[in-house]
Amino acid sequence: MAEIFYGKFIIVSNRLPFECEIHDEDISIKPGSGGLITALTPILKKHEGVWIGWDGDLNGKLSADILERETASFDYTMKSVSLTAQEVTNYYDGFCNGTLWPLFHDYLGRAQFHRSTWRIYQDVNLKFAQNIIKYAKKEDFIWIQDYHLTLVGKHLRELGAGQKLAFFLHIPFPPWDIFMRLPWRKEIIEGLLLYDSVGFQTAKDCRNFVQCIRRLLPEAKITITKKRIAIGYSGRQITVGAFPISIDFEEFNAISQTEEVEKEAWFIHENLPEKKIILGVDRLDYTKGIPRRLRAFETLLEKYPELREKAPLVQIVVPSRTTVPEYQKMKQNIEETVGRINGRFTVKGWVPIHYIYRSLSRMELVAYYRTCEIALITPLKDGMNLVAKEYCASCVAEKGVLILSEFAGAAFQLRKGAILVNPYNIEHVAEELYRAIQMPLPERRSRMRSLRNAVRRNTVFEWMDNFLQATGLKLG
Ligand code: ADQ
Repeated sequence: MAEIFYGKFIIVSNRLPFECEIHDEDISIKPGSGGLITALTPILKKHEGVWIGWDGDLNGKLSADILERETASFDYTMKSVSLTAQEVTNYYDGFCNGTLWPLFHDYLGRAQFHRSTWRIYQDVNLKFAQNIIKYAKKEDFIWIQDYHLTLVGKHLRELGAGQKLAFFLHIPFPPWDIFMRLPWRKEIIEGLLLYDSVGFQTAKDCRNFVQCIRRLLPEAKITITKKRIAIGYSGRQITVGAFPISIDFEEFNAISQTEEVEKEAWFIHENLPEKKIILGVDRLDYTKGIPRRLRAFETLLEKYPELREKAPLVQIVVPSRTTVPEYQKMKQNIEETVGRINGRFTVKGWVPIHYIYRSLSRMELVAYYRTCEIALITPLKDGMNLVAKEYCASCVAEKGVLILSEFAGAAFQLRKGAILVNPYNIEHVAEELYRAIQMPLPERRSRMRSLRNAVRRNTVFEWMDNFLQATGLKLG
């Protein structure tokens, strides 16, 4: 039986949901972007909540008072965890993004294993737990987000937290033969088993997690039912399940129908008057498959010269991890490829790739979603991919075609309406692009209707309710 829950939501993630720029005495704060922020913001807006995370300030200028003043318009409370530059280097750049991120996305060759970064990862997880304890009351629900904070639950238990503790992993959980390479594999698995519930994006991630438990902790008692997995370990019961994250469908659907978006969408198409615009939208990351996507577009223009001057690609990239040299190189590589393809196919009055490297407002982004005939979303591996769902929710005219990678978590839910592709097969992606461009309107309509229904039925609010229920809680 689910217990009725009257407390506050306490959401904890590595970063607070804003970007902060500090120049001398000037502090400016603007909303951040990224999948975790898109998904969790509507939940905290709807329910009284507190968001705890690192504020991104390395100079100690963002005091609690300034944070409160600057985020007064955010509709929920924020509490910051301060990190030192050394912690950021070792915990965030080092263990989170140098070890766990590549390993969990199957990039074994990129994963680094350093004892020093692991040690600081544990220290920072303890620091988060100490901060949470300061703000959490016993009736609150503490929900830890993502791979940066796997051990926070363990530290909270050690500090005596009696609340329900839950954990959700936004990225994939890797197959056991990849995960087992991690020198601290047992510590991470045992840490996760100290939560009351652990959620993954897909059933495959759950299966991978269970296989790791079987190999590392043979004494764990695993009971698998159709909907959930119960794990008995060390005298505790843990619920594990697949909870595909989503978006606030109605918000995107409504914004897309505003006059402001309609005008902006018209303006975009007017400036690109060709018949079919292909759209790519990603956070800058090697997992998103941007260089291969550009090559698929190049192959399309090579094979089908009649599409030149008719089907441009708009590639929007939101900056990410900008201080990491590898990400700077990746940006350079993308920009060189864009330059090379544009150099090859540009003719008077027509540029094949329109490249935008900056964060856009929600309104601007939705205008692109609304007006572009094809979304080309081809990550090499992705926990879910919310851009795919946002595109469908914003496609109010039901004319758009979604081309989606088989390796995005969203592929399972969206498989009926989307064209699924293997992003490693560049020729095949080019062929499917051609098919999408030629697709007759009735087929586009029926596919997009099915996609929109799939997203409308499973919004981020259903995601939250299902997760709470699995944790044994119900909203009061
Ligand atoms: P991300 O890797 O950030 O998320 P994704 O789910 O696609 O990936 O979300 C990206 C978000 O950034 C979207 O909400 C999109 O609107 C926004 N965005 C992209 N480009 C933008 C731009 N130029 N300006 C403004 N906003 C932009 C991680 C995992 C995913 C998982 C999510 C949620 O890697 O697999 O789906 O968390 O769990």
